[in-house]
Amino acid sequence: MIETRNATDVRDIDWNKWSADKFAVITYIFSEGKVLLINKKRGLGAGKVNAPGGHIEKGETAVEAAVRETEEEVGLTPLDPVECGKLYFQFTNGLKMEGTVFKASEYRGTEIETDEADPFWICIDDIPYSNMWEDDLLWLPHVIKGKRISGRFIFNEDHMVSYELDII
Ligand code: 8DG
Repeated sequence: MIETRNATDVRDIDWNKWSADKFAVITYIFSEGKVLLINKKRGLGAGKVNAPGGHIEKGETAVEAAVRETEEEVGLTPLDPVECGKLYFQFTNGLKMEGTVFKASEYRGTEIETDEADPFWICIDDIPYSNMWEDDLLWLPHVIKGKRISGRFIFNEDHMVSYELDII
């Protein structure tokens, strides 16, 4: 077994012993064949297209964070968020992040641009994967089809070095 920080292949990591030091959520709202995405304006992944999300705060559950971050970033309240997967990211700079993916089909409010995000609705067939985190193309289509996913990734900055994905 080689040290996690130096791993270049997900199979080099003992994921049973791995634990994240940062916990984040990502929330996809689907409505009438479209999904709400954002142009992320700041933070990790700035300049990319993503879904609303951010870090889970102390004392908060993942689903509470999913609702709060969506409200803060785009002004919409997801009403029926359902967890549909986990993403485990080992970055080569040492960061270990766990992302919980949520989807919702009911929401309240009208989307607004904020300091963090510029939201837009797009048909699920036109999702701009080439402007998104590299791994999204691997698992988001399965989430859209109603599957659960569990993915393990090594990233060097925003370049995906290695991955394993379970589709459940
Ligand atoms: P916060 O600090 O205000 O809590 O939130 P933030 O400023 O939005 O935090 P952030 O560190 O900028 O959040 C990173 C967001 O990006 C978080 O929602 C998780 C998400 N994210 C990654 N990697 C990937 C990825 O590979 N795919 C997708 N779809 N999202 C990702 O960090």
